[in-house]
Amino acid sequence: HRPAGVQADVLSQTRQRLAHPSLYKVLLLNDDYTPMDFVVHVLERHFHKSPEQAMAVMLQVHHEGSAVCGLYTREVAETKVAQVTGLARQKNHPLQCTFEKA
Ligand code: NFA
Repeated sequence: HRPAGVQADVLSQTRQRLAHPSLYKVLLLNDDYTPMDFVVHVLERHFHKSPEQAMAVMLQVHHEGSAVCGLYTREVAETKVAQVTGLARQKNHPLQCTFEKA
């Protein structure tokens, strides 16, 4: 048998409400050397953008200096930054990818 309050909480589902995890913005920063088609590729493959969305975000970075690529939990954001930075460095591009709390 459960105490009455616990029974009521189970029935109404008022206990055990987990806080939402904090979200982080993953950003790309502009530079003078990374090819535009590489940035579009990164946005399509790593941030699941359509070709049109990827072009728009790439141009926003190019013209405004930075843009948000996506919102993720901390661990996923860290992984995106590591994967994109790794790919850019493999190809000798200086592309900068960072994350910050939303
Ligand atoms: N500014 C780069 C160029 O003219 C393109 C670029 C866009 C780089 C977005 C980094 C991020 N080749």
